Amino acid sequence: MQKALFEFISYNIDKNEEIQKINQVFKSWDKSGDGILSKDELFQGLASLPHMNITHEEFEDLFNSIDINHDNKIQYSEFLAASLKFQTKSNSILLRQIFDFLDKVSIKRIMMET
Ligand SMILES: [Ca+2]
Ligand SMILES: [Ca+2]
Repeated sequence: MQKALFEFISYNIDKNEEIQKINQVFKSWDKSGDGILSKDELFQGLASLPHMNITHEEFEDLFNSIDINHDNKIQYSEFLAASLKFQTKSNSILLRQIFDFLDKVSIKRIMMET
């Protein structure tokens, strides 16, 4: 009982830490500080990642897959949803590459626990 409770708590802390990290990334990429990532801001952010070689075509695909409501901007909720989705259920090497940098260790741990 104690152990289960402890695991439950630590799982939630991990999740919160991850969301904090995503939040930090979002804020650091949002150069204009309007709480929304423009196409340009997302591209600049991705370009700043290590080992990231993204073609214009791949970027368009990625942008469209994140921009759920198709307003040509990435809202925080869209960025968060995309980050969490691609971390746990990645079907694209490119997308995995992008979101891997958040924290490889904690992702592995969450996958083992679930
Ligand atoms: Ca912005
Ligand atoms: Ca959008």
